[in-house]
Amino acid sequence: MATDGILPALLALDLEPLWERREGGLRPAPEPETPKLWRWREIEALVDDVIASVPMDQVERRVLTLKNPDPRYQLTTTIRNINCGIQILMPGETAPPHRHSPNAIRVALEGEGGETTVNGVAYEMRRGDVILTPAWTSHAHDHRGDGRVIWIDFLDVPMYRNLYLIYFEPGVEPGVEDGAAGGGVGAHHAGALPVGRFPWADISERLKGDCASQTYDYVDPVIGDAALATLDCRALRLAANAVLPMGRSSAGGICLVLDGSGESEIGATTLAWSRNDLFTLPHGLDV
Ligand code: GTQ
Repeated sequence: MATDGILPALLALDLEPLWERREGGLRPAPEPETPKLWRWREIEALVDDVIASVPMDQVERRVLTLKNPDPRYQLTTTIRNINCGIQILMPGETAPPHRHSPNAIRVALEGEGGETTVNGVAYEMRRGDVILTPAWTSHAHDHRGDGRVIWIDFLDVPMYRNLYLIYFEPGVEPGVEDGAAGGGVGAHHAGALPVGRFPWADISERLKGDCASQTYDYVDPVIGDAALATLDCRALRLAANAVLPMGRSSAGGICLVLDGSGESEIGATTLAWSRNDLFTLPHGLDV
């Protein structure tokens, strides 16, 4: 091109001609990603070995992160803007208090006696319960019961990473006061949350009713909108033999199967799932 001659002078001034850009540019549509399934049956076979080999006095959180093998993810990512992890505690163990700018949702999976304390308020974790840890709230986990306790963490870590807004502070409970460093997206809670726990006993009751499939959107009753602005959460009960078109979304999603078994058609892929399995819903695909 005629501008080749001036290129070195432009680059020397840290200017890049847009017409020379080599790194992809604009595309007409999302580049499809392959949906990915993590089978609980395969994971569970390793859980006791993980417990035995990872003492809680050596790690802050005993978490297995679901790492999407798509080579386009250079840092550990489950799907686009969300990371998902399997967290495990044994009786008497504690995951110490800390806070970070990303938001988290926990869904309890196994065991009784697990507890998440958010800004000084303890929430019990029974199977299916959803516990919120909004941005920059101090949180710790402990286990006062018997046997292992397992829950699933969902965090908007990749989104905050992409916004260059990841902050972290260890050891801030009790008596938490707000801090400017957490500056991120959405509301900040210095004290008790309006709602920190959605008991599955209540939500599953709402999903019952007639024989049609039902959904429940986790909503903050104070603001009347998504409980976490950047991390939407929805429960879906599929009626027996139902086929439910979900459409296509510009947001990536992760599904946790609490009960039953079935199949999902996601773009050109069909995934067969059952209890406790986790799978991704890549953005831009028909589901
Ligand atoms: O429980 O605080 O899966 O800070 C990843 C980062 C869980 C937590 C994760 C975390 C936590």
